[in-house]
Formats: sequence, structure tokens, C-alpha cells
Amino acid sequence: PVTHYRKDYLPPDFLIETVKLKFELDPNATLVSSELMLRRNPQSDGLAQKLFLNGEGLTLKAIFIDDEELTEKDYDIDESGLTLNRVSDRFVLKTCVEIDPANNAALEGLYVSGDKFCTQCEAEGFRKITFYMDRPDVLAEFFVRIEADKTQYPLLLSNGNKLDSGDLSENKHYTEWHDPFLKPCYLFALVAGDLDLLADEFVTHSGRKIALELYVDKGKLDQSQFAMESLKNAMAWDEKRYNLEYDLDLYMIVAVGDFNMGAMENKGLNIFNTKYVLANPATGTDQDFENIESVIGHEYFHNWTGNRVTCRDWFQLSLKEGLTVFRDQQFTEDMRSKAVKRIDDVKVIRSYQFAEDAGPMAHPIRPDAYIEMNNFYTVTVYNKGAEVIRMLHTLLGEEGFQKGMSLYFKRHDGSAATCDDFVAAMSDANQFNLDQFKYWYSQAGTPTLRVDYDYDESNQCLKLHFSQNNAHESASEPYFIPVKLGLVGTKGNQVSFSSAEFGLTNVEEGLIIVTQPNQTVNLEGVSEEVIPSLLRDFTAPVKLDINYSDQQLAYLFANDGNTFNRWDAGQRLMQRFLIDEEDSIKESIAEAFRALLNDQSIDNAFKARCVQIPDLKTLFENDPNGRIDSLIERRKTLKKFLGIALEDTWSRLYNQLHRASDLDLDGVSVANRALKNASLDYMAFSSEQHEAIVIKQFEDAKLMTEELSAFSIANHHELEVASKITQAFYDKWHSEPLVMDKWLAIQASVDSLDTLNRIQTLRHDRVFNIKNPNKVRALFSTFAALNFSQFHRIDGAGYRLIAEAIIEIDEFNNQVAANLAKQFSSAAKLDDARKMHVQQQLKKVIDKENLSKDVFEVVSKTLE
Ligand code: HT7
Ligand code: ZN
Repeated sequence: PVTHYRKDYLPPDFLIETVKLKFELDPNATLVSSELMLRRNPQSDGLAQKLFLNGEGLTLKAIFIDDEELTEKDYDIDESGLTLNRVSDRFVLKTCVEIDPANNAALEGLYVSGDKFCTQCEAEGFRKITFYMDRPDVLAEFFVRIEADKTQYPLLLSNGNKLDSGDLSENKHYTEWHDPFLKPCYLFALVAGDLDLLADEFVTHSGRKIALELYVDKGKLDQSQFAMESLKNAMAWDEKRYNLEYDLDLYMIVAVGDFNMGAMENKGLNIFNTKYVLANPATGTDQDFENIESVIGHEYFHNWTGNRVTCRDWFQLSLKEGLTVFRDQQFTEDMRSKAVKRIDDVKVIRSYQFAEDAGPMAHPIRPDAYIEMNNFYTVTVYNKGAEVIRMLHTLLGEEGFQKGMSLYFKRHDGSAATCDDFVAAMSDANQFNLDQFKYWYSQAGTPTLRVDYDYDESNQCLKLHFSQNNAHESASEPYFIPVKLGLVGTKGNQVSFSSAEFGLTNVEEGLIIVTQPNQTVNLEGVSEEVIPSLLRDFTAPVKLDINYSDQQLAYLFANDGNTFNRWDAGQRLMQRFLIDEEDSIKESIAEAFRALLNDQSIDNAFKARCVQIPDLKTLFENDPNGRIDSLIERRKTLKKFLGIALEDTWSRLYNQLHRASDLDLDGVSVANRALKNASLDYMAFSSEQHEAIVIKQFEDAKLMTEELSAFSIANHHELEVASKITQAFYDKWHSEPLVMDKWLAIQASVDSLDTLNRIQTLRHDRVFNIKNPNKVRALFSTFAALNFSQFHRIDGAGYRLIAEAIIEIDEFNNQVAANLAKQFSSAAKLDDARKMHVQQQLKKVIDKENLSKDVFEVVSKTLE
């Protein structure tokens, strides 16, 4: 397979001014006619005599240049595309190709999902629709005509504004669309089908009326209201916080059941995985609602950060994704709880992104090389990318950041830009030198920031000694690390301090910047002995290594004035038991939990986060020796101990919150449910009536959050009633695919020797379909990612299950197969016995005939 390098970027030899596409839709034989107006790019060297257009899996039916039909010597076709052998400076290329959407199980290009046609073109799927310069820096004006059977496909949609529609012979009809905004082909979309419509409108701050149309499968309108509300909230938020207004008169969203990722921001016509649209309180959990709001927001925010300004090449993906994730995180922070959202986002970084940074697929947020671009839609590009943008926001402040955004749009609106362009806009708008900051874009790996401190009472000075270190081979330069900090005094008070170097005078919280490999920062005016509370709100994606005593950690857990650091202290305290194997500390953890849970002034959402024991993925990442068996055992022991030690507290909380529970989706109700269900989970270790309570909650539940918690607890604690509940859940919900995903996922995550057999049975159940990515993720990805004990079975049977699934899925969907292959990324850290099993299984995968380059890239790097 070919490796593509960032350093090899060259501007395109030709530009496409306008594109006219005609689709004659037929599931097995769709005709795509294309008319491209091409002209030589003034920014190229002007020498090219030939022109290559990408095209894969296309059957050419006709080809003309300037209305003259080409003969065989005028062009060459191979499996990657079409070469025109002699081209002039300006010409019109007409082609007609045939494709087979019904047999497109890769779900890239034009495909059939259910009874509808839909598209997915990012990153390089447009080349499966027609011959084209399939690269994001070729921006064109699109005109699209769609023709199809009127009964089967009453709805024919594409990007932009509808210009015309009408009837044709043989019960066919057509629509014509024009998108006035220049766009790269990865933002092209088409949908055809018979769908239900939820219509609404939004009036922008300049008074324009935007028609909002949300299309869902027939019968699902009762699950679409929340998504529409989220869209209107996102539109209002982007105007208020970023002064960004929507630009077309129509915004459409279509939900489809077969989709490789979460959603796609196609201009004016977003296509969504149903998982991020459909929910009502009976079918969706509180977490589903939060996810829907966030993904609807994310795709909407792309209209400016991604569509109006797009990426020059795919190495720049974080330009749009890191920035848009940051914006969707801010949206959720503003809509819900800022502190709790920060905790949730950092958990993703610590459990998934740090692991990726330490594994075989580690890459900078702006990668330098790839074999298959689809493999680089990663937590590094997205979530670490968002952390990098967040650091800019921290350094420049809200006002400075917005100044940078305005300059970025002023300079790059309507064009394709780079990460360097973005940083330059931030730097120029604020006269802030970001040269060193840019190493965050070019270096992979997670830096460790080690801190030692000493207090000089006579001078009231606290010295902080920082040293930064990043073991990754790409990381030779020190980072620019913003560290927000405060000082906690002996009476739980916040102690003020000053720093001439960082312009801080008598503050209780401030920002310092670590730029050197080794650096000492003096804080002056520190009136008493303190515990420093560092990296508040996780102001940089680093591992903070500071040697707190157990007492200090417990003290910070109880007293830190920063909510995030308070939670973090609790997590660190638990790791003393789980990783450092300090047995005696479990009493202090229980004590600390008791104090927290009895404190009426603390929000229940925060309490619910605090009582969650760090997950095994995070523990494995943090444990230098990756001791799987011991981590699993110790985690169980701690949970059981806390369940018993706080028996009264859990049941009091459960009863109190159960009585108070209502059906609302507001923040307080969601928080109450989260803490109530966490309590029920702990009660399994002590309460004699536990099983009866679980049954009652399951039977009485009116909300999916309640029903699913009871179902999950029954399975995870292997209660006698588990199989009955599992069956009842199935009987009630078997015709709701998204609810069945939850049903599969919970069974796949049970820590039981029987789970492998269960999965084998489930994969033959009628609700399972290996061609549907949501089902694959529910059953196989959940097993590999969340069922630590069974995936890592010492006999290798867990690895075998996943390897065989990868081989099977790679036959038709390379992207989904490659994503599953990433589950082996921790192989290098495993003990020898497990490592041997992983290698054996991955060798089987790599020896597969016709292995895709997607899977090849992941597996070959894992085996290196
Ligand atoms: N920008 C979108 C990326 C995406 C995608 C990428 C590869 C293959 C399938 C895909 N579906 C969507 C999603 C987003 O970040 O908003
Ligand atoms: Zn995105």
C-alpha cells in the first residue's frame, strides 16, 4: 500500500469551476452524468499536459471533452481513476458512469440504507460516485439533478437550494438543486426515499427565516423533537457566542440507520446516524440526549468551521475537527454544567487519547503520513485537537480568542486553509507569539509534567519546580504548557499569591506557562503552608506527576476550590489502592465518599462522577506494568468494599432520590438519576432487598435511563432475575434497533466466562446484522473496549473472537473492520502470554487474502 506524506503537498494542476451532476437512481444500476468545467490552476507550474481524476468502482459509459467523444488513446483508466492524456488550459469534461448502490456495504459513496439512497463522501468517497479531483482544496459550485421513481422515492434531496422539480414519464420525477457556496466534493450529499418530515424554522439575528427540515424513517417522528430543539439551540448559541449566522435559507438533516460514523456535515444537508437523532424519554437515556445535543451542535458548527473554511489537505483534518469539537464542548458546557462536562471530556482524553498516544497508531494532531485517511479520524485529531484549541482559548482569553476567530474568517472564508493559517490568525490578532506552541501540532505522545515544590516560610515564597518529558520519538522539543493553579490552605481556604514573572498580583487563581524542559516558578506572598492545586480544569493535555501524600489527596478531594481538581484528587486517591496497591487507603476513600455524599451543598451530577471508580482502560494506561488481572481484581474489591462500608448512605440516597424522581430531562433530574443509579449499583453488595428493588425499578420504569440501569445492574451483578429481565427487555423493544444496540452492548460487557458463548448466540439473533455498523459496535467493539476481563482472557479466546470478526467484516466494510482492529492497540503493554495470543490472531488477519489497506495499516503497525 502507498503511504501519503504531508510534506509532498502540491496545489492542484487544475481547478473545477462548476459541476453539473445528473443522477438517474436505480438501486443496482444508477447512472451518474457529470459535466465539469475545468481550468488550469494559476498557482500550479502550468506544465501539466495530463490530468488525473480519481474514480473507483465506476463503469464508464461515455466520455467527452468539449463535446467531442474521446477515443481509447485519449485516456487511461485503472482501479484508482482516469487519466486524460492531453488537456488544454480550459475545457469541459463530460462523463457518464454506472454504479451499484445496493451492493455498497462499505457505506462510502452512494449507498442504500433501508429503502433510501444516501451518500457519505468524507474523506475520499466522492470518487466512488463519479470521476473527480477528489481532494478538499478543489472548491466548486455544484448543480445537481436527481431523477427517480416517484412512488418509491418521493423525496429527492441535495445540497443548497431547490431550484426546480417536476414529473417525468414512467412514474418518475426529478428535483434540481444549486449550492451557491463553493465546496469540496467531500461535502456533497444526496438523499432519496420516502421519509417523515419534522419541519420548523429559525429566525437569525439579522431577521432571516431559515426553514429547518428533519427527515426520519416513517413512524419515528415521536423520537425527533429533541434533535430539532437541539438544532435551534445550536443555531442561537453560535450567533451569541461566535456571532456566526447560518447562510443558506434551508437546513436539512436526514437520519439513516446504516452509517460508519456519527454524522456528516454536508453543506445544508447533514446526514446523521439515527443514534444521534432519534430519542424520546422512553427509548433514549439521559446520556443519549446529551450526545444528540452535542452531535447536532457539532455538525451545525461545521458550517463555519469546516465548510465555509475547509481543509487544504487531509493532514489538516484537526483544523476543522479539533476546532469544532472544542466548539461543541463549549456548547454543552453552556447548555449544561461546565464543570461536569469538563470532567467527562477529560475522561475521554485520559482513557482513549492517552492510550492512542502511547500505542502503535500514535500520531500528532496534524499527522505527517497515512496509508488510509479514514484511519485518522481519531481521538487524537478530534479530542486532543480540541484540547490544543482550548489551550489557545486559555492563553488568549475569550475576547482574544474571538478576535483570532474573526481574523481567521476574514482571511480564509470561502477557501481551504491549514493549521498553520489558524495559528497565524490567533497569533496576529493578539500579537502573541505562538511559535513554540506549534509543537503541539507536530509532536505525538503525551508529555509528563513533573512538579516538585518547597515552601520558604521566612520569605513567604513557594517554589514550583517543573520538568517536562515526552518519551515519543517525534517529540524532541519542549512544549508551551499553560498551567492554571491555586493554593489550598490548611483550613480549606484558598490562599492568594503573586508572580511578577506572570503578571499575577495577589490572586487566588492564576495562569503560568511552562516552556522549558526544566523550569522553576516562584510564587510570592504566600502567607502559609499550602497544597498547590495544579493544572486546574486540565489546562493542558499532559500527565501531571506530583507527589502528594495520601492525606493531601484526601484533603484536596474534600477542599479544592476547583471542581475539576477536586474530582481529580478523588480519582488519584482511588488509584493509590488500585495501582499502587495501598490496601489501607480504602478506609480513607470510604470516609471521603461519606463526607462528599452527605454534603447537601454539592451538586448530584458531580457526586455521581466522584463515586465512579476509574475505568479499567484508564487504570491499564496509568499502570506502568499493565497488570490486567490485578487491576480487575482490585477494582472489584474496592467497589465491593465501598458498597458495604457505605451501605446506609447508598440506600438512603437511593430511596431519597427515587422518591424525588420525575420524568424531566432538566439538569437536576438528570443528576438525581445518575446518583440514584450509581447508588443502586453499589447496593448490590449489601442490601438484602437489592434484587427486589432492581426488579421494581425495571418494571415501573417510564424512562430508558431507569429501565436500562436496572437491566444493566441485573446483568453485571449476575442477579438471578437477569435472564428474565433480559428477555422482557427484548420482548418489549425488539423492533427498536437503537434500543436493541443497548441490549447487545450490555450483554457483551458482562464480566463472565459465559459472555463469549453469549456473543456467539447473539450474533445469530434476528436483531443482529453484521453489515450494520451500529450493531458491530454494540456487540464487538463494546466487548473489546469495555469487557476487559473477557477480551483479555488468558486463553486468547477473546482476541480470537475479535480477529475473526475483523476478517469477516473486512470483506465488505474496511472502515468498520479497521476501527475494530484498533482494539488491539495495547498489545505491546500486555504480559507475554497475552501478547503471544494477540500476535497469533493478528497474523491471521494480516494473512487474509485481499486485506484492505485500512486494516493493513492498523495491524501492521500493531505487529511492528
Ligand atoms: N466530518 C465527519 C467525518 C465523517 C467520516 C469520516 C470518514 C468516514 C465516514 C465519516 N462519516 C463522517 C464527521 C464529523 O466529524 O463531524
Ligand atoms: Zn466533525
